[in-house]
Amino acid sequence: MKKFFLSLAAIAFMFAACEPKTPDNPDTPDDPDEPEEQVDPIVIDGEFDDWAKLDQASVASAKNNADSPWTAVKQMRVYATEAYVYYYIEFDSTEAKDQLASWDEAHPGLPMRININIDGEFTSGYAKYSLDAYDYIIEGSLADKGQWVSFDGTLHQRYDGDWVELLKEGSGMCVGAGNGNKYEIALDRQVFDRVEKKSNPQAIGNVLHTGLRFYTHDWGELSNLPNSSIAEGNGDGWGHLLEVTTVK
Ligand SMILES: [Ca+2]
Ligand SMILES: [Ca+2]
Repeated sequence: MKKFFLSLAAIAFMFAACEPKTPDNPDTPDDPDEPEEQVDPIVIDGEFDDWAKLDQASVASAKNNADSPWTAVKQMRVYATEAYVYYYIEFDSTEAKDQLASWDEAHPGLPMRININIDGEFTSGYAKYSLDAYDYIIEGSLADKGQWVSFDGTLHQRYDGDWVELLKEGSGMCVGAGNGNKYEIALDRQVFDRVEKKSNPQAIGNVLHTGLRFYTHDWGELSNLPNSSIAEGNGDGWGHLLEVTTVK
């Protein structure tokens, strides 16, 4: 019986030792040698209240221009930290349902491209589907057989007049989650930056430029953001890429 009581005491001691460090628990002060814990401001979970909590002055956003040829996607927002570039995408509710439902066996996905200009200059790269040139695309799918799935696309660089594949789909550079008519993505900058590029710079800059292109399940043009009103010489309503400054 004595042994039994001793065991209980030992267990009680272990529980006490494992108590979390909280302000209500002053006996376990923070260890000054521990690195400061980084808290990600956006969690990729298909819940979007975290976006409302950001300092909105640091969120770059674009709404669909009503005079553009596009209607399927209502807005995009981008927020960049030193660790991640986050994307928020909001579809028109009816379009989201229709696009998710319209897959077939040959085309079970819902393709999307992230376009990125990493170096702040627009003199090189690819300009066809934006008013600015971009250096990289990440091409992947938001959905599979009618359900939102995690976007983790293929990375291509525009180099010497061609798209060169640098990283295969599913390499862990991006993670995404959708819910209803909304979708969020985190692009891991470390993964992007350490991929060997065809030219310098190798890393995403403090200021980056980005846009999105959307397709139907069988690769029809569905929308793009940012977009603009149709004008002479811009019949497709292409817009300028969003400028995003990294929050430090
Ligand atoms: Ca979230
Ligand atoms: Ca560039």
